[in-house]
Amino acid sequence: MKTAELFIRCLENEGVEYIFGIPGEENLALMDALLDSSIQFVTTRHEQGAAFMADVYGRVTWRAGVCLSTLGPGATNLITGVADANMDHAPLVAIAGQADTNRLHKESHQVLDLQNIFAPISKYSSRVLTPNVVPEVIRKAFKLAQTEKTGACFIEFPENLAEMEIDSKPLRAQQPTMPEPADDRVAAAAELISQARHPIILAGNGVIRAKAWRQLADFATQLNIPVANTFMAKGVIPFKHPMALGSVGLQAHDYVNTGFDKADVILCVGYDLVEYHPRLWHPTCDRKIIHIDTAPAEVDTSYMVEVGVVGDIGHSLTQIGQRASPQQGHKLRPLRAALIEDMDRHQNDVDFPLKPQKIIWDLRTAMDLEDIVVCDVGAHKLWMARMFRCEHPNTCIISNGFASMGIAVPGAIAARLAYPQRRVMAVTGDAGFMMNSQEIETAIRLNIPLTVLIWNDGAYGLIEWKQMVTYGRTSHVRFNNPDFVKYADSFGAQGYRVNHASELMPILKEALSNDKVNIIDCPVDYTENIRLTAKLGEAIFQL
Ligand SMILES: Cc1ncc(C[n+]2csc(CCOP(=O)(O)OP(=O)(O)O)c2C)c(N)n1
Repeated sequence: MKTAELFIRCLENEGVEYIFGIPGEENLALMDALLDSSIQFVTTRHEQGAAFMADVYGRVTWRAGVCLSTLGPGATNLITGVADANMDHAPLVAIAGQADTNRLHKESHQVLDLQNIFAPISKYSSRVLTPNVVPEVIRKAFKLAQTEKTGACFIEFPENLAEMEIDSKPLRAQQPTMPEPADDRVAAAAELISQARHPIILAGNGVIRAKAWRQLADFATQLNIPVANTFMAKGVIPFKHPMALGSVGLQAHDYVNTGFDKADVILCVGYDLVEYHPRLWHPTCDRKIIHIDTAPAEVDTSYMVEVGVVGDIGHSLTQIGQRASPQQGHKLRPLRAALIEDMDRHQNDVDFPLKPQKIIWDLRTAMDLEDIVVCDVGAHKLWMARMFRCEHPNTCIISNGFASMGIAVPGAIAARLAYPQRRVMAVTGDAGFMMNSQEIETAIRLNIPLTVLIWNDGAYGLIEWKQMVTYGRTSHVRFNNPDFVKYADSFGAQGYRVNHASELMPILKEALSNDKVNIIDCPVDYTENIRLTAKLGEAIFQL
């Protein structure tokens, strides 16, 4: 068979269902081989959309999402989505065609050294230089992408190799299991917890990646320790759980608002520093940190670990839970009550444009708890992270490591492909929407129902917020938008405009039940941002 066919057999062998991408001249043989494959190719309208689709597909399925481009400009267009997956630890394999190996050593049309370009934004970046290594390269890429800490891998595939004949077969797909935590570390962590007076748990996205949320909830219940979660770990503990404190990461003062200032021992479980910098929740650098994760902790002045428990997160929690003695009382309960009061206060608002809190109230009420929100990046994300209640993990996807705008629309397409029985909503700012709105055509063409909720403020809202807080004036953040209802119509999507606060809820309900691609233009009043800053103190955004 041709090496391109072997390449596709290897992808099938890894269980790949979808490849997101754009055909090009240097991946002709792969595209042709796909015609005889069980893998569905999702033709996108921009390689960045393809990479974000693979990124979110990886987050919600725990299996590497796959994206494909041609060489040069196609491959550079993949970069943002690949970097996003890598920094947020989403399993992803990116593949790019490459020119004939006879012209890689010199200046040549569209040729870039892709292996080197992708090396700093991936766990493994490889160029296929001989046909018989294809099974190894693909197995290695998937193995590394899907092994903690999961992330992105890149394969460059020259066009002349794709056409060569080869007699070979895929390697058996196998994944390593996580090691058990060391007994003495478990004992040391249990002792520290037993002696603690005010312990608190900070749960990160690693708990979701490890599928250890049940062990986390059991651990918190059994030891009576409250749990705050990062943005990327929303739903890791059900919001209704009495130990849940909600999401942290909005700003420095979250550390007071969620009780980190009162804690003497902080248990970080499946937490990565990119999710919420430790200097924001541990400015005093004087608390005892227990690091429970699949890998040793990153070195940081604000994150010096007292006890590190490295291994399978679920097993670590269970074993520590069996040995530690429970805390008495729940001193942070008033904090939780204050947050709930904050969330509930705006449910009957009639103000127009709508307040962020009102939009979130209506959204949470209209959506089922298993439905999926993919959130973009901006002021809307900070509000969603803080106030959108989640009862299940991976029901509100947030990019908060790389924090790239433009993820929501392509991400929603991938989430719906992965879970056709669940309803999917892209929550986005007007700027982020326009970065990848061309993928609406992809959703329409492939008949993938989803709803896009645009928070329309005619500005780069988060940046305007930060400029106002920092300098008291704004610089070059305002723009004009197209008529989003007409824009939706031009794609064949259903467009809605919210003209009154009371209209949002019925529009959301209709959109969520009509099995179409919907775009909702919802004007938002971001003067609430400044009020929030005033209420919570000095703003230190992470974006
Ligand atoms: C690709 C990318 N470019 C720039 C930024 C910096 N940035 C973060 S939020 C933001 C503004 C987002 O505006 P919008 O999408 O309208 O959302 P809003 O803040 O108004 O809710 C910008 C420019 C980024 N995170 N990602």
